[in-house]
This record gives sequence, C-alpha cells and structure tokens, in this order.
Amino acid sequence: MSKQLFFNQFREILSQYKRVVIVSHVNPDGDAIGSSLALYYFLLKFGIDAKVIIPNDFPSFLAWMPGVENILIFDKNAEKGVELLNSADLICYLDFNHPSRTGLVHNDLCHCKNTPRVLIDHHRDADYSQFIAYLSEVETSSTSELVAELIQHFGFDKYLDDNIATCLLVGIMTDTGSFAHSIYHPDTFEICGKLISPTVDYQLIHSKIYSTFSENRLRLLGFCISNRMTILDGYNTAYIYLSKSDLEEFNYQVGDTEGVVNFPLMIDNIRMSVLITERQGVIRFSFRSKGDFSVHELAKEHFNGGGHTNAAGGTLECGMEQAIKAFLDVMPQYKEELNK
Ligand SMILES: [Mn+2]
Repeated sequence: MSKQLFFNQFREILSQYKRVVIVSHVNPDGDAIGSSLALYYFLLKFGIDAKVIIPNDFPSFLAWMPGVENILIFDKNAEKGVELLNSADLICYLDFNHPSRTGLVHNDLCHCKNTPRVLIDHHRDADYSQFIAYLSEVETSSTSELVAELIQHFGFDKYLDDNIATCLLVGIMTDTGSFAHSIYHPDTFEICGKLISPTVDYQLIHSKIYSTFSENRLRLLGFCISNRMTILDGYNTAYIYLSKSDLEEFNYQVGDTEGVVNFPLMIDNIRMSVLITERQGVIRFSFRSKGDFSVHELAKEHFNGGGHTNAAGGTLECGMEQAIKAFLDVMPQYKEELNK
C-alpha cells in the first residue's frame, strides 16, 4: 500500500471509527511511546475516544513525556485493558507488526480478532493480510517519523502542537541514537526541523532523555565494559553478558541496560555487538551492527527474533552459559561475512 493510499484511507478511518485503541510492543522504547502518544493526541483532535495500551511499563527516562499518565500498562491493569480492547472499534498497531510482540496483550488481541486493525510500523516481514490499512516502511528511521508524515499530510499548521511535536522528536531521536544511525533519507532531518519551535526545545528534550542516569546505571555501564565485554578475535564482534545477579548488584531498574549494546561499536573494527541479559526465565539478546551486516537475519535464524538490518533482538529459553554457547556456536557461519 502506497503512502498516499494509506493517507487517503486514514481520512476515512478518522470519520468512521470512534473508539480507537493504540497498542505498542513489549518493553516499549522511546519510539513506541512517542509514536503512540503522538497518534493519541492527533486522534483526540477528531473527537475520537483514543486509548494507548502497552504490555509492560516504560523506562523511567520517558516518565516526563506528555500524556504518559493516560497510558494503560497492561500487566498492571489487565482487567481494564481487556475492557478497552473489547469495546474498541479499531485497533492500531504501532512500532511492531506481529501480535506476538505484545507479550501479555497477545491473547486478548486474538480474542477480538474481528476488530479492524491498522498498522504503522518500520519493522520487516509484516503480514499485511490482517490490516484494513497499513503504513509499513522499512527504510524509515522510526514509527514516529511515519506518524509525523501522517500528521503532516493532514497539515502541521492545523494539527501539530507542542505535545505531539515533543513525542515525535523523542521517538525519532531515540530510534536513531540522536541522529547517528537508521537515517535513510533527508526527510528525517526535514521533518524534525518542522517539529522544533521556540516552545519545543530540542536540547532540553535531548537532556531529559540522555542525561538522567542514576549513579547505579552509570556504574553498571562501566562494569559492562570493564568486566563483561569480550572481543571475539577474527569475528570483528564483541559481546557483553549480564546475569541476574549482576543486575541485582547494581539495583537494576527498567531501562538501565538501554544503549549498553551500542558501546562496543565505538571500537574501530567492531562490526557487530551483542548484549546478552538474563530476565525472568529467559535470556534476551540485543544485536547491533555497523554497515550491511544484517543482525535481523542472524536473530531471525537462530534466536527467535528479528528487527532491522542494524538493530535486532531475540530470546532463548535457557541458562546464561547455554545462551553464550549457543551464540558462540553460530558465529563461524558468519565469520566470512563479518570479515568482509
Ligand atoms: Mn521503532
């Protein structure tokens, strides 16, 4: 579906549906929250009763964002969440494209499978058959940039306000690592230029996102790099692992490992970086790469995950030792590609 067609369909959607639930993915990041809240504020302007549901809590560095108090966190209030889903006449998927990415919400999403769905997302391998309309652009920085384009189509002069602009900037800023990666065309900068204004201060937003570490979080980062980073000679790869007890030692809070995986890529010859963390009963993998090495393919093939060419995630249900072994075992398959 072309952008133009989506925008046209969205105009009809705005007049047709009255109770819209926006759902985003588990472990929501800046783009998930930013795009969801921006769309939420936009829908309110059309008299639509909009709600945002996320499967679990967002990291504390996003707690200052406008509108977060209106988000329903499903694992804290499932009863209300189910009620909202069941009474919705439209469900929007934002920043993910497969229902399995919605954690605890997944089952209840399946229960209301007859409710029409809309997709706005920039991840790969979407199954479009389940959506009445979709905007799915892999070569776009973020879902927030897509929502910005949608609102721009209807007219920034009419619909853009400080809350929407702030949410969209947070999403684009965080998904591009402060405009360091995942930028495929100049539109990203152009649209951000339009979001910034005398009352929407880019530097202030940046510092609210990036300069809010707790002492523990910064010490955990130092520990990761000094004590837990291994460079795989001959693979241009580095990995960091964090056990449950490591996380406990630094009084881990949601979001504390955000961005840790990017640091090894600062080393000149490192092309892939991996963060392996132990969470409730599962091992989570976070993959990053530089250049054209696709961590999406690797995550999809071996770690029940996927994502983007340069950023992907996955999980294994096993212990830490087994997880590291599983990772080291697949590395030889990629040796040649990593040395290109
Ligand atoms: Mn995103």
